[in-house]
Amino acid sequence: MNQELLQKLRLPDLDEIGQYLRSFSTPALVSVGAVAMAYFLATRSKPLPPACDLQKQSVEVKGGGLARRSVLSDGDEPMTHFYNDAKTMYEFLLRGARVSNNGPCLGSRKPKQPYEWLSYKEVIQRSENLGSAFLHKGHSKTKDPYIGIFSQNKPEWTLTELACYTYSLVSVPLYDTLGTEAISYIIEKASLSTIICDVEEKVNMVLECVGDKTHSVKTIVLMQTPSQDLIKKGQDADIEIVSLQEMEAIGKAHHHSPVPPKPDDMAIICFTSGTTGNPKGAMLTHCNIVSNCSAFIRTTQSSAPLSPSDTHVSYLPLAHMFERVVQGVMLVHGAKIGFFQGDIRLLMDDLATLKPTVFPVVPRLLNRMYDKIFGQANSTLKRWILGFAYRRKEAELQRGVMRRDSIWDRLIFRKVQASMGGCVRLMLIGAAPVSPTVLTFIRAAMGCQFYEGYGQTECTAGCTLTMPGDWSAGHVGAPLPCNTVKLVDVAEMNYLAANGEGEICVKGANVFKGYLKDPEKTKETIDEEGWVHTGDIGKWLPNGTLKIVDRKKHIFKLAQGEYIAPEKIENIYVRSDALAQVFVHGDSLQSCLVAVVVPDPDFLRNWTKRTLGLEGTYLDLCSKKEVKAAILEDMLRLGKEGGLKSFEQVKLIHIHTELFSIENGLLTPTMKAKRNELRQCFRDQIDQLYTQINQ
Ligand SMILES: *[C@@H]1O[C@H](CO)[C@@H](O)[C@H](O)[C@H]1NC(C)=O
Ligand SMILES: *[C@@H]1O[C@H](CO)[C@@H](O)[C@H](O)[C@H]1NC(C)=O
Ligand SMILES: *[C@@H]1O[C@H](CO)[C@@H](O)[C@H](O)[C@H]1NC(C)=O
Ligand SMILES: CC(=O)N[C@H]1CO[C@H](CO)[C@@H](O)[C@@H]1O
Repeated sequence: MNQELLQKLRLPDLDEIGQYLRSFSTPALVSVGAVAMAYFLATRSKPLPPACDLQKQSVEVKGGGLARRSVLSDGDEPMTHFYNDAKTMYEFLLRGARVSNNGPCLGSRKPKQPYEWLSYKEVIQRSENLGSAFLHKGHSKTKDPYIGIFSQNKPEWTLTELACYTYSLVSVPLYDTLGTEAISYIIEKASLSTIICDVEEKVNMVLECVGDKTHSVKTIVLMQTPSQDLIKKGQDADIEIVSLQEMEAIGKAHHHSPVPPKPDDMAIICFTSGTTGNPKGAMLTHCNIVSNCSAFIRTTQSSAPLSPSDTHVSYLPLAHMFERVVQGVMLVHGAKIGFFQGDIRLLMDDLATLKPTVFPVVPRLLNRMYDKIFGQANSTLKRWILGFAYRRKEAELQRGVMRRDSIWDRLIFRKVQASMGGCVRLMLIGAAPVSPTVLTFIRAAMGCQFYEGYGQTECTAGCTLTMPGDWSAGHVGAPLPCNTVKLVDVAEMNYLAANGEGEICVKGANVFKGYLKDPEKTKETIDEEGWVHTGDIGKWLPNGTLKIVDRKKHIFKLAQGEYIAPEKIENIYVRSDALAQVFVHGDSLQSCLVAVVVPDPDFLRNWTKRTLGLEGTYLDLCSKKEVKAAILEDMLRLGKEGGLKSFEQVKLIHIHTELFSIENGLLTPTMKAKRNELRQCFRDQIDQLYTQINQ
């Protein structure tokens, strides 16, 4: 998240409160305390009735081994939909138009202007026009159904998607962090003939991707008016470049009545990049997305029912399923979707103008909010006030009370809430795990319902979710009503299903149909019985919630969501002449990596002499600061040469002087690093490194 954005996060004025309190004498303070207490008692809220018994949030499926399901599902069959008139994403749109009575649907704004809205009817109309143009260009449900979308979040993005849904076509999102190689691969794999782009740079990128090769692309639709230059460049590559406006006009002139999809028809091919190899295109049906949205609706129905008066701020990338699912939930309720201006630095201004009620976030943003609030409390008194206010609200959370009208909100937290527009009543977090401390603090500060989900694209973004009323952190909630979850033995890591631990496997209505034209990778992920193997290790807690405890293949995500394969990185660093062994560590609560390294007992002395002109014994040299700095520098150099991305490079290292061995329990009999043991063994050193980094 961007520096400027952070500066703009307006936070509580602790200075003011501190001065206010200091201006009182002790007896006066006591009476202020008494007033506060009276106020607190007068406004004390009762908890909402929870959606279920919170000590029993999931139950075992009958005859399903040890698989568990939500207590909110009606039986052992996973739920597929919530509203009978909304079983496909197309029906979601129609229902939204009906329940909102043709209310505002998609909104955007120009700099410093108010939001302008397209109504549901206008959205339906324009989707039909654009979709008719796709049919006119030769697309159909059975022939060439794929439409590429390469754009930032914008109303036109959602319009294009809805145009696809209206005629049973399939959208294929592209996003630039994939890189040109991956984009070329996707265009070829899905034989994309039509791609919608928001700006000329993206058109240029597509042209670069297809190059001089024979390619499938015939039409690029630009959301602006293309320049003559660009049109010419397109012609040279045998590609027609037209504006979205022209496309809609073509469709209007050749109007075609809708071809509504069936629940089992394909809706989206969502390409995800792994750490190695080509991206994989997860095939998701209407039923997949509808079931995920519906499970969310079912879970939050009693505590946070949505209505046409709700507003969602769309800024998380639409190319990921998380944002798509949130939009789906908004559409089916006839709510408003307001898009940010496209510049994350202006998000705070967009929030202030839009005043959203629904605000999805990612861990990075929360971490920054947390740091910023605590960074302001830089005196003992301020820290005490903040800590005191937080503990009062935390105690309420534990009783299941979630509110923003307590005295602590008025005194301390109201400015935090105001900086998000002041109307947020529902927050959602997914994508990567968040630290329990941060989550609880932000829950207290925002005083709104804040749900944490866990999942991945292969099960349409989510498979577990916080149960309303359980505002405790440190777990990812119970299985969604649309799927069951089971844990499977990972004997080599000592996780056994019989102990309630193992690899998390998911089966249900939201589970995908496989990867596009990739039966091999599909077989690796989804087994014969239809279980998706997530690669994450989970543990059942006594109250039926799931906790993520580890990762099966040593691959993990950093806090910002980047995948890390530590072995790959270690293999590069260990090429340093100074080093014998390297253990790279990171986890999803941190945004960078650290390493424990063992210098080579045979080569270190020659190396320091050669590079630093330093002599001494092995132990002497290992204890020197300049040696450590030189080793880190050498590692970073090798990393750069080895093509590591900046987030794959370590920030700090710890020097250890005893080789990892089979004897000391840090290597397997086949001389592989025992990562769990290493992590345990160096817990303290690793914590110290992170403390140093995060200071
Ligand atoms: C504490 O923070 C305020 C701004 O919130 C700043 O003006 C002040 O200099 C800081 N004091 C210290 C000791 O860092
Ligand atoms: C569920 O269990 C976890 C772990 O024991 C605990 O942290 C959490 O508070 C529990 N939830 C409720 C509502 O009791
Ligand atoms: C270290 O350097 C000395 C002299 O340059 C050389 O004789 C010796 O073999 C080197 N040691 C190793 C382990 O390479
Ligand atoms: C039904 C549900 O909410 N499940 C997942 C679907 O997607 C949301 C938002 O993307 C996730 O947070 C949920 O866990």
